Amino acid sequence: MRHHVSFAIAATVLAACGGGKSADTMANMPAAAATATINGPMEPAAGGKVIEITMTSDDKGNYFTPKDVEANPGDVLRYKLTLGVHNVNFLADSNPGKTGLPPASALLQLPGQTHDIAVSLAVGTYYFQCDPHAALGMRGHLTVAAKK
Ligand SMILES: [Cu+2]
Repeated sequence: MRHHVSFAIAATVLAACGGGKSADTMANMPAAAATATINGPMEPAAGGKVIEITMTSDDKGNYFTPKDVEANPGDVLRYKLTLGVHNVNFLADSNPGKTGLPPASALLQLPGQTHDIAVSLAVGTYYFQCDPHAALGMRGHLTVAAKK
């Protein structure tokens, strides 16, 4: 039962941002906005876990850490922005024959933002990428294995 962060913060931010505020107002919101979730936070299924995957731009390039992710059904993938502007997309064209692919995320732009994906995919290996940086190598693979 870890990872209970930012339920209240996210709710506060959503409430504060819900009323058609101007971009200027949004920019002046307190730092709590920087930890808002794009999607989630989600709870893993009983016995499951949250797997954090960071998204970073630095002098080494643009990359996911880890880029090879292993998960069991019922786990939650938590993509978290460290630096830069990134998304995560389980591109259908690069996952031939796979079904139930999660939709592409919105762009994460604020450090600390997260996008959660519940692992409900069939056992197998899946490709994911950051759309703006795929050609620069910001790609990864998720391997879903049956729980032992
Ligand atoms: Cu990227």
